[in-house]
Amino acid sequence: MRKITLGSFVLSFILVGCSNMSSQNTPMNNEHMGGNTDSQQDMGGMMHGNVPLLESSKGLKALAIPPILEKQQGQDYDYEVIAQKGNTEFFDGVSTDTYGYNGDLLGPTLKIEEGESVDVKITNNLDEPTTFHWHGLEVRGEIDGGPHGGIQPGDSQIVTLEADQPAATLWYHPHIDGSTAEQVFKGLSGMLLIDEKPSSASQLPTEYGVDDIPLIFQDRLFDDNKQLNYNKLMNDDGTLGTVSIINGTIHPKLTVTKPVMRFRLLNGANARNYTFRLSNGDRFTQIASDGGLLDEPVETKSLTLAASERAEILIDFSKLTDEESLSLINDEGIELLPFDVALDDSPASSPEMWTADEPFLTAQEKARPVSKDIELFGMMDMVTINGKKFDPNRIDLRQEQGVTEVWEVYNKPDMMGGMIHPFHIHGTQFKIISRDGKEPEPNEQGLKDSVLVNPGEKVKLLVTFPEEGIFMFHCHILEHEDNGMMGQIEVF
Ligand SMILES: [Cu+2]
Repeated sequence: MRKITLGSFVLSFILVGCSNMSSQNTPMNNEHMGGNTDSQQDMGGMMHGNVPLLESSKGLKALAIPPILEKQQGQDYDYEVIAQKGNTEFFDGVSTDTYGYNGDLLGPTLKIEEGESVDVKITNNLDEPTTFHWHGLEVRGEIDGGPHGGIQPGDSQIVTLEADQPAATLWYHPHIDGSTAEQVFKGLSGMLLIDEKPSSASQLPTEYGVDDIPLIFQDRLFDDNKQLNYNKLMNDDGTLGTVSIINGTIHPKLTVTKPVMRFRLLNGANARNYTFRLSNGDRFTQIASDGGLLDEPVETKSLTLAASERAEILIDFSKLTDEESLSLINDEGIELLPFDVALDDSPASSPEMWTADEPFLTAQEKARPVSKDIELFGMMDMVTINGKKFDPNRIDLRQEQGVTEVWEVYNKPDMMGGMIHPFHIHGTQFKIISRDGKEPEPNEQGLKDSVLVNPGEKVKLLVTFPEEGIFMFHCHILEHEDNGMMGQIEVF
């Protein structure tokens, strides 16, 4: 990679799409993202359902930072992750029943270094089966934690996770057939970070919890007793709530001490799409997508993530005056995360930026014919892929290990217009070749494992599976996944 400094980079900034954001309280499917044409915006008025607004953070509590998972000493495995029941005080004086990994809610951050291989003991202490899916990690199908990887209550298993891929912000969550949405809703999710090798000497902020901050965005609904009563509250088209939680904290605020901060954003919601902005309208810098660093950093004023997508961004706080306040807001102007800026005397030097030596896609890759067609269709519990619902006993597609193919994913609209489906493939980090024939926006020129597909849109993906096994491909609206909007590919 050719390194350049942020200063010179700013001169050639690129504004990413999403300009004409539609009205407040829009149907979620009205948000057209990822470089779409204006004509598609017109479909917005006839989409399904309304998305309830989130409540603004009042900045009442310090943002929780998930602890880093400690390495085990004197065991025959390196790490242990236990799915368990717990209680969380979201609201003062009220105990809410939740699920967590190694704790009451969410999970510790599992860090693996690029190239490292670790043994992880996974234990299910819930009263129901679960699985441990390593979202974005290119592992063998056998240990990917899809619906075939069910762990019964009380059971354990040791899996070897190898980080044979670039540094990236990944995550882990359950993937049990029919109950994924409920288990995630109750709190099962954690960050899985592949760290750059120390020798790579990147100047990006890397001090976890200080200038390198994980942010898990979720929206939740509580019943009258302040419980996460999933069966009562759930929605077949994706459960949406008005309560915004980040890393499990309601009304969070974050004290910022370093001039340049790196944030790892994960849309961990069951269904909600988030568009992030800064409250003062300033630009920030997106440096990574789902699977690692972008081909080059992108200066932008807004960034959209569908459920399960991630991005890493840098925010420069050094230019703020003392009187100025700053928050991370969403597209409706709701404050998600207010910042308390109290900079220490660290030098305000910008990290080195880079630009890739090679084009994102070669001419050959762009010209490659489509060999797999995927059609996403439907809503509520009538969702299908290629006209079918998930059947654990049926293999839908086959692809040879290490052989690159082009998948074309079409989100077929219905009479009501249709809705966004975030499409995720297990066991691979792919590249987006095009959206409706147009090259992807610069902030999608990086490795991806999930892609937002707008109604009526055709997205071409360049897909290679480095490992063998059976892998899922599905909509990451968790209720759609549970309702069968999922297929299986056998990699041989
Ligand atoms: Cu869907």
